Amino acid sequence: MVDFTLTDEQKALKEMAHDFAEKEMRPVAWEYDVDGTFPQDIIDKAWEVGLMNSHIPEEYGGAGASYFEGTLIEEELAWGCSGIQTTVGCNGLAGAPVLLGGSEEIKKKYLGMLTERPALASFCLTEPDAGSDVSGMRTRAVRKGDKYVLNGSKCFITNGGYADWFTVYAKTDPDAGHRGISAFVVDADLPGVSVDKKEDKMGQRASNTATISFDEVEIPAENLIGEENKGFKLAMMTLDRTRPGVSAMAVGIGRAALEYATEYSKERVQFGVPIAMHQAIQFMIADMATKVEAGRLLVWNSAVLLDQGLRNSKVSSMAKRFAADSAMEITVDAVQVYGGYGFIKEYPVEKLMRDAKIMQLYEGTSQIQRLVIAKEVLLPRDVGEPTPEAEAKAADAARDSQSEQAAATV
Ligand code: COS
Repeated sequence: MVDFTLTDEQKALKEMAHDFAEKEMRPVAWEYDVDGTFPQDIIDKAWEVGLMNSHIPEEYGGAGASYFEGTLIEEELAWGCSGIQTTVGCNGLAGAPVLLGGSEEIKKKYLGMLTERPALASFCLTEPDAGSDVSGMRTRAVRKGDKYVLNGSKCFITNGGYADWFTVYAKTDPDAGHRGISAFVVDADLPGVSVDKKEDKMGQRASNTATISFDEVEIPAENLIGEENKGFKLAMMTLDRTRPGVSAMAVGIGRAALEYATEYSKERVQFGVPIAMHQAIQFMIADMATKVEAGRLLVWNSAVLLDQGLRNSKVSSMAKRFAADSAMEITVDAVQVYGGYGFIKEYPVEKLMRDAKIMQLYEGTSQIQRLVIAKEVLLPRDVGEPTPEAEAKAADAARDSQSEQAAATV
């Protein structure tokens, strides 16, 4: 049986996240948007109540929440303010490659740092000349003895100006295309690391977005994440795991816009009746509501597949594509429902429309999601195959059972 009912714990988690969004985020969201204020006070509070780093396993000090539970939190907090939530949730993106491929020492040190205090980490993949085309990156890491020397520049880095450490992707074999990229953990205070500039953005203005440069930065060799030259796959696997959460944020933006538009349509009177009585408005509201529901179902499916230990690339990209495009469409329609007032900053939907745009761009554009979906449909290898984590778990279980049998025989 397919059951969409949340457990009591999941309901409590969702309510807690909603309360936080309503009391801590909404009241300052518009002010922080105007000033582009970095929401350090909200980060501190979110960390305190356990809404940050929920994905980090308990052994490294996190809550060990499932991917599905993560989407419940992300939708609610983005309903509060997606700009602030981009900042609050960013550790999930930076931490995912460490969780997937990092050594035990790296996990303890760097994931531990995030759970011991409200520290931040950033994911450094994109470069000025390499956005969608990941393998076109130019940042170089050259092994010299027990260090790698890093040179290059990464742009559009969320929390870049405030991070304590970065996961950085760099070419270790420049002639090998996507098979010549490696991933590293880089401390932000190393000599040669500099934060160049904070971007002045259209939307999600409370989140910090910066360019980070690396000039002859010496990284200890043990900060390599996983194997050398396996960084491209690590990046793709990371995005499979983070896109459910970012898609849930898009659902949260769409839901907020739908709620504002619905309320307004009941109050605004034209031609002698509230505009909600006009079929033109009803059809818009109906389409907006359908997109929110359909988006959430895709998001939940993409997360539950991962929780079941199954590959989710196709559904994850479907969720991101659909929820992001829907957030844009819903917010545009919400402005339409408000009419001329929707265009005025004093009304809430103007910000939501600006905030929604980035959902179609970051963590892979809607066009990149279509590429991934098409590839998975044309060359199916996806749903039903176990994830590497599930394979590792099964191998551990088999090893344990063999040792138990051997012990019993002795
Ligand atoms: N999980 C594991 N491995 C994957 C994978 C996944 N989800 N997706 C691809 N791979 C592997 C492939 O199996 C292939 O492996 P081999 O080297 O063994 O052949 C390799 O990675 C290359 O895959 P592919 O040929 O599909 O790569 P392409 O260059 O055709 O496409 C796209 C890559 C365009 C999909 C990729 O560059 C991408 O996702 N770009 C967008 C990046 C992005 O989202 N940026 C946003 C910034 S991050 S906030």
